[in-house]
Order: sequence, then C-alpha cells, then structure tokens
Amino acid sequence: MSEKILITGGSGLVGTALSKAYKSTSEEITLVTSSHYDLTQQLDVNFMFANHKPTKVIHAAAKVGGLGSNMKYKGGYLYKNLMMNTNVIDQANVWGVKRLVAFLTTCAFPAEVEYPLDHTKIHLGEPHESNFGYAHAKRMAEVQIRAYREQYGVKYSCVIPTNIYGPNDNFSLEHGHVVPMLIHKLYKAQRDGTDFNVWGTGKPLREFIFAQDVAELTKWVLHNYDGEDPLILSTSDEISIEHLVDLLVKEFKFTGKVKFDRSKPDGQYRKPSDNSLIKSLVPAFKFTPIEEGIKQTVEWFKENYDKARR
Ligand code: NAP
Ligand code: GFB
Repeated sequence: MSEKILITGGSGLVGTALSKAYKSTSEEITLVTSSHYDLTQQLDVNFMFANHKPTKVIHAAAKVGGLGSNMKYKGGYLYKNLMMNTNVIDQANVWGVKRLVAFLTTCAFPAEVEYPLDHTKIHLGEPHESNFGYAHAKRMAEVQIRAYREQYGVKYSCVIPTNIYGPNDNFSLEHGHVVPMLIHKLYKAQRDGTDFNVWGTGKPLREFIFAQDVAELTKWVLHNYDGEDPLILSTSDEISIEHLVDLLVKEFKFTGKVKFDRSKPDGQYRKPSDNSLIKSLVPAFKFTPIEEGIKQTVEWFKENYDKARR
C-alpha cells in the first residue's frame, strides 16, 4: 500500500525544503500550513487527521524565531508550541499513524552541561534563559513521544537540528534567526549605503545546517529509523558570528562599515552538538558547506525580495 505522508509546517523553511526533497518520489505528500489548520486547536487537528488519514507524519510546524523574538515572547513560544506538539502527537496516535517525526532544537538543551550535547543530556538542567519558553515546549515533545512509545507502542521519533538556514527562511528583522536577519540587514545596508549593524560581540559560536540537508535527513529518518533515541542533525562545525559576518560581507562584496552593537544580546555562547548517531546511520551523507549554503540563500533572497517573509 502506498504511504500517505502529511507534512505540517509546509510553508516554512524546513517544510519547503521537504517539499523539494519529495519532488522526485511517487509518495502521496500533503503539505499543510496555518491557513489550512490551526494546530494549537485540538478540533482543527482532529479534522486534519480525519480529512487526510496519513500513514506517516513529519511534524515541522512550530512558532519559530531567533534570539530577539524568543526573549520577548517567551509565553507565546511556550504555549503555542506546547499546544501544537501535544495536539499533533496525540491525534496521530488516535488516528493510527504508523510513523511520525517531530522536531526539537539544540537550543532546548541545558545552558550549563558537559559538551558536546548529545540526546542523553536534553533534560539535565535549565535551558538558556533567553529562550526557556520555546525550549521547554520542545522538550515536552520528546517526553510525550517517549511516553506514547511506552504506552501505545507507536514508533514515533524526534530529530534535533542545530541552527537551520536556507532559501525561504523568515528574514524578519524582529523574528528572524541570525543568518536570515543579517542577510536582510546587509541587503539594505548595501542598497542604502548605510552601516551593517550586527548584534553583540560576534564571539558566540553556532553550528549552521542547510535546510535542504535537514529535509533530506528527516526524510531518511521517517522511512528508515524507528529508534527511540532522538537524532541530532548537525554538521558539528562551529563558526563564530564574526566568521559568519565575514562570509556574508564577502558574498555581498560589501565595502561599507560593519558595526558590532554590544548593547544587543549575545544569547547562549555556544551549543556544540554530537552528530555521531546520524553519521553512523547515514555515513555517506555529505553536508552542504556553509559557503555554498550562504551563496544559495543570498541569491534566493535577492531574487525573491518582494515575496520573502521579512
Ligand atoms: P518556519 O519557517 O517558521 O515555519 C513554521 C511553519 O509552521 C510554517 O509553515 C507555519 O505556517 C507553521 N505554523 C506556525 N504556527 C502554526 C499553527 N498555529 N498552526 C499550523 N501551522 C503553524 O519554521 P522552520 O524554521 O521551518 O522550523 C521547522 C521546524 O524545525 C520547527 O519545529 C522548528 O522548531 C524546528 N527547528 C528550526 C530551527 C531553525 O533554525 N529554523 C532550528 C532547530 C529546529 P504559516 O506559514 O501558515 O504560519
Ligand atoms: O539564530 P539566533 O537569533 O538565535 O542567533 P540563537 C543569535 C546569535 O546571533 C547571537 C547573534 O549570538 C546574536 O548576538 N546576532 C548577531 C544576531 N546579529 C544578529 C541579528 O541581527 N539577529 C539575530 N537574531 N542574531 C536560537 C533560538 O538561538 O536557536 C531559537 O532562539 C532556535 O529558538 C535557534 O532554537 C536554533 O542561535 O541564539
């Protein structure tokens, strides 16, 4: 019997990359967004499963944002993500969904824990103060899946990506993550001949993974992995925000002034992750180099400036 795959968050950074990842397959794929169903509402989620009756689900939908947005709206990040995850994972079980993959994030890990981060450390301490609302909501998805695997025998799994970037990201100057926000700011600085303002000291370290890589790996997980250990999706290559800025300035051939605004937060200093599990499962996978990923993302933004989320 052919699979019916439902992908929540279908209009997002990961959702659109998943749509591309499934282009060449004969699988029956349905992408949904908040315009179809509000996943914070149990009745909507019930209708969604009744209407589509999927056999497999990739639950990518979430209220997602960068450091500034997370610091400002912790209650909203907690509530909306708790409700979405609780509803989708519960209703998937009610409707007999065989396989489901849900998304955590490396920023859900404890702020103070022995590095590198691995799946055994998710609950060993408080998350970073800057985004504890979102982080706790994400952690509860892991708890719910563990509880449902034990009680109902479902083979649901979690993936834990590091900072994701790529085409069709959210380039909003209030809610964006660092890569899309800096791309948007640099685009305007070059267009208007103004300074390029970067938050913080530039010293924090981040691991960036290209959205298409996340999509290909998540698709592999859905069809090949029913283990209980959450899988970190990471290149395990840390770069400083300063280095990221240099890559972007080079890509834009920007000759204006770069200013680091220390009145803005640095957030968590680093969150180095252990990707040995996914590498052992998919040893031949090649991550997109950051230079190539940045090039594709900047080109996409310039070509789609009018329609991009900004
Ligand atoms: P995104 O670009 O912001 O997309 C979010 C998606 O969720 C959109 O399709 C959005 O639909 C949908 N959504 C939001 N609220 C909804 C609601 N109430 N009901 C139904 N759908 C709703 O996010 P992303 O970057 O693709 O993230 C995908 C997953 O990866 C998330 O679970 C996120 O936590 C996780 N993740 C992201 C990162 C990262 O750096 N981006 C890192 C680690 C993990 P609309 O467009 O209609 O609002
Ligand atoms: O992606 P980001 O906003 O969030 O990156 P996190 C924040 C880092 O980039 C901080 C620096 O060190 C900032 O000082 N930065 C420099 C900037 N300029 C800018 C700028 O213009 N905009 C932004 N946003 N940052 C996120 C979580 O943490 O990690 C999310 O908040 C998500 O929930 C994501 O889980 C994976 O990496 O600090």
